[in-house]
Amino acid sequence: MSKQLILALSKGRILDETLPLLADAGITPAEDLGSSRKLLFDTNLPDVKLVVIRATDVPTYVQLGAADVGVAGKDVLLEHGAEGLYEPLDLDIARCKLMTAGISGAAPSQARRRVATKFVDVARRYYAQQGVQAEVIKLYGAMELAPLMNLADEIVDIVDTGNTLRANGMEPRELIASISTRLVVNKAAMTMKHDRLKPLIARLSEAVASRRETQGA
Ligand code: PRT
Ligand code: MG
Repeated sequence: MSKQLILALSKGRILDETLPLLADAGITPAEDLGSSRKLLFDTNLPDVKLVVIRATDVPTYVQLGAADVGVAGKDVLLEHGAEGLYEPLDLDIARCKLMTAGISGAAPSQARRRVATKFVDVARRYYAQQGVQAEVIKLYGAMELAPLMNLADEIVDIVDTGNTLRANGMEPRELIASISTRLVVNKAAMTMKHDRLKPLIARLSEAVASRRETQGA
């Protein structure tokens, strides 16, 4: 196994918060990630490369060893299953909640519930645990629209401020999981590249801790 380290980063909102943490840990991209159409980037360190990919693809890259390390939301990891991945560090960024939500004021139906979500596995597990019969409908976006259009009784989605729900006449119901962004590591790499990974995880961990201090959290 080569001693090169490949980091898989989630593009989108997590990326902007990931880069300052990586910089604190001594890793900066060799070029501006935003203004490039490239997907594979060199860094200031000759043996560290970055790939910037769909958040939902990050666990797959790391699980199969195409990347050694990944940065992904806990929501994505829960849905993926993340088997064969270590999760050594909570990066404490992009905090939000995975919740059920429904039309404001409407009582959750006691009969079989139709649930629209992109978190199909998480939703199935959650409703089964609650003993609620659910028909889970896979959507790829705009979950908030589903109850309004009578496609579903309830949704399972990410909630931060709750503004998106409110703007669509909906309200949060139950908390499924508190979410933040996690560092994940391929299990084989953790052993084979331990001397490279250990200091990286330590420096990221320090960066997270010092940020918590300055934010007074
Ligand atoms: O675009 P793509 O389908 O690839 O994925 P995406 O749009 O879900 O990715 P992106 O870039 O939005 O980042 C998603 C990741 O950021 C998630 O996996 C979470 O771990 C994290 N995160 C943190 C959030 C939010 N906060 C968030 N508020 N992801 C999504 N939202 C959305 C939510 O889906 C809803 O539409 O924001 C809306 C709710 O926000 P409030 O403030 O109105 O409640
Ligand atoms: Mg998006």
